Amino acid sequence: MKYSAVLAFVFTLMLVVPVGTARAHAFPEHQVPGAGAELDSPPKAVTIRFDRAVEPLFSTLRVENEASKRVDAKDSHMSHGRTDTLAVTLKPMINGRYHVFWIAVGRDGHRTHGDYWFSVHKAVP
Ligand SMILES: [Cu+2]
Repeated sequence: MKYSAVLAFVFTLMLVVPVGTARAHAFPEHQVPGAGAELDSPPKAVTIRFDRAVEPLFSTLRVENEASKRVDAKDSHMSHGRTDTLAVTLKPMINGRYHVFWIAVGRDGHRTHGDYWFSVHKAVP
């Protein structure tokens, strides 16, 4: 191969390998409640389905109120008998904004994490 062809080959590898690695990591595919959701009644749980299986021992969900106080029941668990879905039960909620934090550890042991908000606007009778 000519030198330029070798260089081009090396550059191709550099481009392809990180993308392949990133694709081994877990990211949310479906979140309930969703990011930015505005709910009329308080949810009883937060459930996130990831795009691949996650390790149950190291993958967790946490939910906080605007004062950074936890409002989940600290029972983050694999849900629906699936290896790709996490859920956590919520305590009774008042109106306000809530912050969901997720940590997912994929089968290769690598960790991804993220967060999003939703809000509750329950009508006051
Ligand atoms: Cu990885």
